[in-house]
Amino acid sequence: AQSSIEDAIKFRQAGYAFMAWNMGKIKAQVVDGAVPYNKDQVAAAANAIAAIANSGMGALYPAGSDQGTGYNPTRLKSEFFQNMQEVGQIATNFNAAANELASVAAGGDQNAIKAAFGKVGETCKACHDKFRAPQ
Ligand code: ASC
Repeated sequence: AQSSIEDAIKFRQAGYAFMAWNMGKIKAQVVDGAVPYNKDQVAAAANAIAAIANSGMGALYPAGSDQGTGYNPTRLKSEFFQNMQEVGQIATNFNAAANELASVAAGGDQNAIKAAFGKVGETCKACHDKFRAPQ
């Protein structure tokens, strides 16, 4: 049986992986133009990201969850737990940006989607730069 810490690491990584897949679809259609823009697909991707962002992932960061097992590694830095106010601000910014992306994706204005997508990415990066260990 897995520990609750291992479960938390597994579920949060699943959430980030699924968001990354959806970010990639928006990037391909709206930023890179590698795939033709499809309003419904982009809106669905943005809604999926917002749903995960709004799902209360903070519960997946129990104390000690910076220490994965070899089977279930994590790149979370221990500094995360010493900077909870900053973590909370980044999470709030991420949620707001994800909700804004979903809102503009529903409207279909590709320039607005591109800008909102960029803001989501900035909030992803803010947490990576501070609290994710390098590969
Ligand atoms: C993505 C993705 C991330 C973020 C980050 C933004 O699409 O998978 O981790 O955006 O690259 O800087």
